[in-house]
Amino acid sequence: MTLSTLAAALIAGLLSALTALPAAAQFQKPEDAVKYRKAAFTVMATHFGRIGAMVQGRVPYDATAATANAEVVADMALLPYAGFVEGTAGTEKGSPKASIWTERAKFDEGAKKLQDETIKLVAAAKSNNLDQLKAAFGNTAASCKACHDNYRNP
Ligand code: ASC
Repeated sequence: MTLSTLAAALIAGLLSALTALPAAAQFQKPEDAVKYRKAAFTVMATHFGRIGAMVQGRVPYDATAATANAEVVADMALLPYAGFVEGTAGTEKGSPKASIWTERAKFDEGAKKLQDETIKLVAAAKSNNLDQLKAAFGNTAASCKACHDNYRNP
């Protein structure tokens, strides 16, 4: 094998490894994945909270504002899960339990449930019907809570 065919073989090997990159390799370091998922949850919670203020009557229901907030929630709900890379479990309050990685399919089902509820939240926000928004808000919050109860250290 010449040097150039060896180099070509090495590059081909690297490329095939790259196309099969696991989620972890979307981030340079595990800490980057942690920072990323926390950022997505922070933005999601901020905009979900603004809908909560309408649902609780602290600010008037405004379908346009509710929809804008719900769309951010729905977009953010797509993002954090790629950041749950192996080796980023913890034991301190708020950190993810290691069981996420031993029951990843169940965890991913919970993520999908949240994503589905947030799509319904957008529709409800647009409806101009506060009762519909309240119901969708409650269902979305329940899907947040389900994962917190199962997978987040208290
Ligand atoms: C929120 C928020 C969450 C969820 C959760 C629902 O407003 O920031 O994490 O709702 O508390 O139980």
